[in-house]
Amino acid sequence: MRTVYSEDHRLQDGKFELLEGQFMKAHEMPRRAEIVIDRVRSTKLGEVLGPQDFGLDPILKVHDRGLVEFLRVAWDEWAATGRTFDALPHVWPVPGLGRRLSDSIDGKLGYYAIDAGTPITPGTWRAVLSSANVALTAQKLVATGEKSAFALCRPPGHHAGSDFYGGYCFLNNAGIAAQAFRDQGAKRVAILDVDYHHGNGTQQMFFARDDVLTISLHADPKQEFPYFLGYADEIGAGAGEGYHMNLPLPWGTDWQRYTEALDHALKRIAQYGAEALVISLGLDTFEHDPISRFKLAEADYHRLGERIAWADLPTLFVMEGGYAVEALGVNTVNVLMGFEQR
Ligand code: SP5
Ligand code: ZN
Repeated sequence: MRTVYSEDHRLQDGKFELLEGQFMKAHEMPRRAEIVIDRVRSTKLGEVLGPQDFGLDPILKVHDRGLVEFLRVAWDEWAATGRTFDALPHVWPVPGLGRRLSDSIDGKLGYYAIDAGTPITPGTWRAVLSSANVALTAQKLVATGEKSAFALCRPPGHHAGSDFYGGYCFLNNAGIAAQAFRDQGAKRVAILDVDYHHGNGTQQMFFARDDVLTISLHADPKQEFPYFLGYADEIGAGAGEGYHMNLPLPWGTDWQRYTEALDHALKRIAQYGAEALVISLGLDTFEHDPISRFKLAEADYHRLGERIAWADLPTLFVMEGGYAVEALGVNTVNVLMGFEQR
């Protein structure tokens, strides 16, 4: 399968994230994408191509203009206050205390961000825009007849919703791509999110819609980020009722347990009659991931790819999380090779 990749991802290089009461070295780092593209090349997975520029229109189909405009100018507004370190929020609206959009950059950061782990840097917007274009370029390959494609997106996207960003994500690359399939004529699209963390942005974006089925397998939000969404009783709203599925799993989940949930998800996708499948491909379910607690092993990723192929659908893989950086190339490409039965 072909991979779409851009070196622009390097422009997102946050120094710190707030974790466990400390500023820690950011887990979401440029080396992640470098090690994956190196593995794509050394295994000869397939041709690697750069992104085309699709402009803002396909992004604005699923994201609010306010968020997009904020992300575009946030660094400049931050820097204009004389600050030179990465931009992070330190105060948030909570229900009952209002959610007015302040003129202050600190108010705006808290308004749009869901956490203090997602630094905005001088190059963030260019990296983010490029990441969305990577997803859209790979989507186009699949929409025009390729069986599958790999969008090596960085930064990732599944924690970004229509009007919020966070969890290392700014724009929802998988959601943007799913919408593009719809706009190019697919009647029904499914998004299967296998990142360790719940895809809260993706859930929010499509929660009231029946034309994009969204399913997330993830660590139980009772135990894990993003904590406030991702429970099994969230099944969609209005016309979207019955078109969202959360499969929360406990710490310690291994392949055997994981695969039961995965098979359940794949059955639902088959029954739905999707014309295209988007995989939010996170590899932070790995047993040695530094911030996660599932127990999938290297060889399990090959099996994961094989099972995804059983759906027998045009499939777009979109890179999400995975922080055991030195193993990330092998694990990611194992999924893609498994999909291709190689
Ligand atoms: C795309 C993606 O995978 N984003 C994940 C963002 C997670 N950020 C918060 C992680 C909290 C981890 N807490 C446990 C730390 C164990 N040392
Ligand atoms: Zn994750």
